[in-house]
Amino acid sequence: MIPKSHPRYESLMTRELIVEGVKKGITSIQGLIAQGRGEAFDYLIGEKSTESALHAEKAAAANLLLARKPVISVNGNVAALVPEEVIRLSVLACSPLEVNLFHRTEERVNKIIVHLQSYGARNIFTKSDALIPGLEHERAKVDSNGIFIADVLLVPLEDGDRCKALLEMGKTVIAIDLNPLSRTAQYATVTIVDNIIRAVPNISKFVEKLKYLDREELQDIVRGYNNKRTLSRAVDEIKKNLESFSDMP
Ligand code: PTJ
Repeated sequence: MIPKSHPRYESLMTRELIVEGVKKGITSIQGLIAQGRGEAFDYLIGEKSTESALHAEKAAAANLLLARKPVISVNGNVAALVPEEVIRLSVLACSPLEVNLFHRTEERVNKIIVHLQSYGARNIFTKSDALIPGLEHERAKVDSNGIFIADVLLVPLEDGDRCKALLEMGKTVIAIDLNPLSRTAQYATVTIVDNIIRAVPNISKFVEKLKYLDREELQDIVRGYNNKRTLSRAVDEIKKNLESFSDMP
């Protein structure tokens, strides 16, 4: 039991959620490694939503609101860390969920679907009857009515190859990845360099705020967004944070 007074309570509890996810069979063993990498980058950005992250989260919300067929992809880490938050965003942004795994097994897909349903998820694509072109079989499997035909996709903690393959299908890809240097971060249309536990609620807040805008105004937000510039701001924010450490006596 981690005491609430522990200075790293939140981070340790997040780690516990991933460990629980592995024990329940919804998160992969590799998910533990991904979490560790994420924690290291979160430390570097100061464990807060930076200005550049908020800017990308706003652009993500505008893209989701403009989409004809948005889908939110859920993997084993997402299901363990933010089941309720991702369902809330799914409802607010009218974006169904689809379980899409890198280390795919049918057993884990089904466990994640049941897990999401136990939190109240109603709108989930569950078939795996189409393949993303250019990827080998298992991690290419998607629902022909879901990710396969989606125009805007939110892909938290995505693999670089798959991100690239989805872009080559002509989709707008919104990634959530704490590592601004990852291939996924570099490829995506909108990269949110933030912890998923903060990013998903932030996108929901922006959706609630922006839903009153008309399409022209939303398009202005999308057109005004530049991912390369936002990523380089994210790297600058990390540098600044590191410099503040070296200034310490
Ligand atoms: O459940 P599966 O089989 O689909 O597998 C999911 C993982 C995440 C294990 C799989 O996609 C994977 O191996 O991912 P990677 O290649 O380790 O990439 C994960 C990326 O997500 C890394 O760049 C991490 O820094 C980042 N990351 C990890 N935890 C978080 C995160 N980004 C945002 N929030 C986090 N909590």
